Amino acid sequence: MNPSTVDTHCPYCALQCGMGLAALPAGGVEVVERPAFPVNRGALCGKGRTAPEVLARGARLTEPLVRGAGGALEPAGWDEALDRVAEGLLRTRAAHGRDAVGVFGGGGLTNEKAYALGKFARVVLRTSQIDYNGRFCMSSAAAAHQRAFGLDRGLPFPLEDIARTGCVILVGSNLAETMPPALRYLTELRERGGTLIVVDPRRTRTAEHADLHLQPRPGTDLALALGLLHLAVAEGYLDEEFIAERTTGWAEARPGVMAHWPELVERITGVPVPQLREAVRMFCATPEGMVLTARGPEQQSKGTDTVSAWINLCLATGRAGRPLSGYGCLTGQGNGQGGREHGQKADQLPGYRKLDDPAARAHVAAVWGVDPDDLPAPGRSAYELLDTLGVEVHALLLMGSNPVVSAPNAAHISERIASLGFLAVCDVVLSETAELADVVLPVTQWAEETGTTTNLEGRVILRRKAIDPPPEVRTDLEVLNGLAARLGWEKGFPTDPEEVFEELRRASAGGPADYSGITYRRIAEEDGVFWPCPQSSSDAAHPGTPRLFLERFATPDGRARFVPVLHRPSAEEPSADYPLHLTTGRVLAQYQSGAQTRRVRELNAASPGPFVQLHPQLAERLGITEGDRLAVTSRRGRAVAPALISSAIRPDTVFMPFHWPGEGRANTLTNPALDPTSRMPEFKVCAVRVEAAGPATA
Ligand SMILES: Nc1nc2c(c(=O)[nH]1)N[C@H]1C(S)=C(S)[C@@H](COP(=O)(O)OP(=O)(O)OC[C@H]3O[C@@H](n4cnc5c(=O)[nH]c(N)nc54)[C@H](O)[C@@H]3O)O[C@H]1N2
Ligand SMILES: Nc1nc2c(c(=O)[nH]1)N[C@H]1C(S)=C(S)[C@@H](COP(=O)(O)OP(=O)(O)OC[C@H]3O[C@@H](n4cnc5c(=O)[nH]c(N)nc54)[C@H](O)[C@@H]3O)O[C@H]1N2
Ligand code: SF4
Ligand SMILES: [Mo]
Repeated sequence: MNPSTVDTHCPYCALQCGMGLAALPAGGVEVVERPAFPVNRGALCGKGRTAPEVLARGARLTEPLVRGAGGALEPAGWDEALDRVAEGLLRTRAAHGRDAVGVFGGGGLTNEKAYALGKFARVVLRTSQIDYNGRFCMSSAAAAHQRAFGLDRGLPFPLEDIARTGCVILVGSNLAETMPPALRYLTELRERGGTLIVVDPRRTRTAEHADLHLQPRPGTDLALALGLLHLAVAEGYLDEEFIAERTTGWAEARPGVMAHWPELVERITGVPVPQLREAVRMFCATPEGMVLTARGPEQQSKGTDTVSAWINLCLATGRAGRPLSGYGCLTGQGNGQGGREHGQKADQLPGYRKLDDPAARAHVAAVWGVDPDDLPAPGRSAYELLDTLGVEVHALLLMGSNPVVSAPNAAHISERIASLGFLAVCDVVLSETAELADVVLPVTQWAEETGTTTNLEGRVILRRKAIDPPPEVRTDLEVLNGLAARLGWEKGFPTDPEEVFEELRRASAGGPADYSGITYRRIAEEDGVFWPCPQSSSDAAHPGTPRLFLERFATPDGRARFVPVLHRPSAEEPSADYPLHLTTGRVLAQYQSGAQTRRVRELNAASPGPFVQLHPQLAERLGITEGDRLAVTSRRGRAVAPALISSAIRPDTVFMPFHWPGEGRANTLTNPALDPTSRMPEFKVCAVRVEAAGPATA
């Protein structure tokens, strides 16, 4: 191996695949395999392999931009740009108060950045108005985890356990496209004799690997999970001993389960009763089993209850808190797990502490050197924050998200963003949201800086710097340092990631997500360390916790809690004017709002633009042929994209990926109805009408 190869990790999804970066003689880096890293064992998807393309000068921002008198973004020096941001934030605060200044973060930010951003909001700006795009991602699963287990770590076991269980029910995850190297764990499972059930309204590349594919109507997973548990009860699969010893609340949850008899569930979900029975038989045929959910069932206005229903199925059948069994959520963004633990969420302090808990406030305030009473209260959730821009929140600092493309009801949200008195965006590229900013701050990228992320397993890993950034860009930590100084914060804001991590360790110590026993050195030596990992008082270091809940759950009495839930309709059901379901999601070659991957040649060639996937029967009824431009209309707006006709989707549903801005933007259509507990918007189901749009006018 090239001695100058640096072991690091992919910038994109929550798998955080290990990769090597080798310096090229002509400058730049090339991705090489890192077979020793256990999660992906050398395998990478096309996004990871091509990630260095975004490091090139042509693809990225290399100088700060400020909006000039003529209204255009113009190059500026760093001092001028930071002065402008500080002035914009101070002016807003003076005119409208502290809570008129908002902060919006991202689940792709490293732990150090997420921690520093949350601290910056609370101690420098002293605003309550901070939230982040993770709210759009896994917040429903996080809330359901908390309710049932008293702790939220996406997977309570390492991925390798998936290959060794008996049966996996994979609900609304298309991991063959969204986490390709993880597909191996499912194929290994089947090679060992285990079975895979996939629940998805589309026959995806993932569903093609299933022993059984259930294809429900979008938005009906809650009824489906209740129906499966009903059948498990009826067919004698309850684990009475586990329920008695390890859980509470079954008596309260049971009536709701029994009210969802198979024929009713078939009517709601469209899944035939024999398939429901087959699924229960497969799941209960082996003593070990897992349910894994992703965005399909979670991005619903009842996502939290839906995940609770799947957890109840695991608890009632004794498939939780035991080896090779349990419920897990496949978290999405690069630091989707760590990003939700260290304080960029509206209600939260580092270490997964609660902002409204006096003991948590006291602990973190002591680490920060402030009075606990000076810490703000919990603020608005992501959509609610974006919805109040220009109304109550007049200035926004945005770091690591592109809501013009990715927020629900995006035309409305774009208007809200445009109505701000002041917008500053830190990004690596000129995203569609950065285009609206008063000041754009160009920051360094993954390969150019060191930091930790926490992957979907709860494994804290180290992304190492492999290459120097262009001299004109700064790190997000340097940006916060520069702003803190200008805003009168005298205690300093560290810019060295390891120094920030050392502070984060202290802030998280004793909290649910305890990182105090983790150091950069240990991560490097051990292929990552699983939290919780408290600092050991003895000589022997705490080993970290790859597997949670084997002895007890993280609730006060150590028992998992059943949560009683009932099915309810989606916020918007099909009607005469809007007769079809729209659901949205991802394709293999593009990532999220596409801000990064749309700048990579190979990925764009593979997935050049949006489309509307629809069933041949529907296409015929509408008189549509492959490639025709389709207009999709919801109560919020109209989007246009070419037809992709495929029998892999239900005839009553159309699917659009959300990676593009412009007329094909899926989020022009989506419904911002929020889950009452998690405040997750209903990205996965709304009602639409589809018709031929006619040829594009030039
Ligand atoms: N290529 C690629 N990979 C990614 C990303 C990316 O943008 N591109 N993003 C990363 C991030 S942040 C995330 S969150 C993950 C997301 O990973 P996934 O959750 O796998 O991705 P999605 O495509 O959003 O949704 C998964 C599936 O849910 C199905 N679905 C839609 N509606 C419903 C429903 O009502 N019920 C059920 N059961 N299923 C439904 C869709 O048909 C889709 O196949 O991917 C990560 N990896
Ligand atoms: N219709 C529909 N909409 C969805 C979804 C869906 O399934 N359907 N999924 C939702 C989900 S799960 C998610 S996670 C969101 C994601 O949507 P976004 O929040 O828009 O996510 P990204 O496109 O990853 O945006 C990250 C931005 O930060 C920049 N960036 C990357 N790294 C850094 C960094 O280190 N520092 C800084 N300052 N900037 C950086 C990138 O260039 C990019 O512009 O979309 C949500 N929107
Ligand atoms: S699966 Fe995710 S982490 Fe792995 S290479 Fe692809 S985008 Fe990167
Ligand atoms: Mo996500």
